[in-house]
Order: sequence, then C-alpha cells, then structure tokens
Amino acid sequence: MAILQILEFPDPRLRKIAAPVTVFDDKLEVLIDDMLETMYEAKGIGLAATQVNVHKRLLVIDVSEEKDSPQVFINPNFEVIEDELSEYDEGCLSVPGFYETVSRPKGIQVTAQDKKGDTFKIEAQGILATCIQHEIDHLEGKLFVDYLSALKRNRIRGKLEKEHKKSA
Ligand code: GNR
Ligand code: NI
Repeated sequence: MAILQILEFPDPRLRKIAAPVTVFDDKLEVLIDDMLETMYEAKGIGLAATQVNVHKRLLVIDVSEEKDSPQVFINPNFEVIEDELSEYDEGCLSVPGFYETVSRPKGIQVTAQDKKGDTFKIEAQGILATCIQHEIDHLEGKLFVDYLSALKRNRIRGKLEKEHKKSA
C-alpha cells in the first residue's frame, strides 16, 4: 500500500472534472486501498480521487468512530430525498486548517458501483450525507470554499499560498 500526496487549494488540478470509471480491475483495487490508507493516515472521514490527482469518479469514506467501516463509491450519483438543509462545520484535506459552516440537503439516496462494478443504492442522512455530497463535489472540481463568500475564500487562498511558499 502507499500514502498518496493530497493536492491543496488553490491547485488548479482540484478543478478538473473526473471521468467515469469503466474498468474494474486489480489496478482499481490498488488505487482504492491506497486512497483508504491515505485517508486514514490524514485523519479524514472521506477522500475523492481528484484530491490525489486521479481524475476518475471514485471516492472513499469512513464516518465510523472506530475507523473500521470503509465505504467505496464508484461513479456515484445522488438524489435529494429530504430537501431540508443541515449545517455542518466542514473541513477538507485539500484546505488544511480551515473549517466553515456549509448547508446541504439533509437526506439523499446514493446510487453507485462497488469495486466489482455491481450497482448498489443507499440512503444517507447526517454526516454521511454531508460527506458524500462534499466528495461528489470534488469529482466536479468543486470545493467547500466555493460555498463561502469571495472574501472568506480569498483570505483562505492567501493564507494557504503563503504556507505553500514557506515549504517550497
Ligand atoms: O475529513 C473530512 N471531514 C469533513 C468534515 C465535514 C464535512 C466534510 C468532511 S470531508 C473531509 C475529508 C475531505 O477533504 N474529503 O474530501
Ligand atoms: Ni474535501
């Protein structure tokens, strides 16, 4: 297994739109394992392939307390089933150190494929629903900072650019 490098805002590669996964082979399984290891090592509850510079429609999530319940979603889509909004303080491994409140639909039904290519459907509420929507946004080149005011987003961008210059 391997720890992958996570791209950070404002890296333009985070704006790419991911392409559908069409081949369900051993290479895909290796990528899934590497993404899970990278997510656990970074102490995140989710990771989209876009964040590790792989522009395919694939994400991993583990919202469990014990960090023993990995979930994999390939070519995911969702429908809103509860359009009431829920607010969460969101963070992102690609926007390290910043947390801001974002409102998203409270309940969704997700259709996706598993690592073998079989289609499944789940309903999600709470943090799982928020996390799945956050990850699917990544596949569309969208970040949680896009829901904030331009003022807040630009401040975050400036601080991260400064950090990146320091470590370059
Ligand atoms: O680790 C993460 N925590 C989190 C908290 C609230 C809403 C969404 C998230 S996802 C984030 C990991 C990440 O950046 N996934 O793309
Ligand atoms: Ni994120």
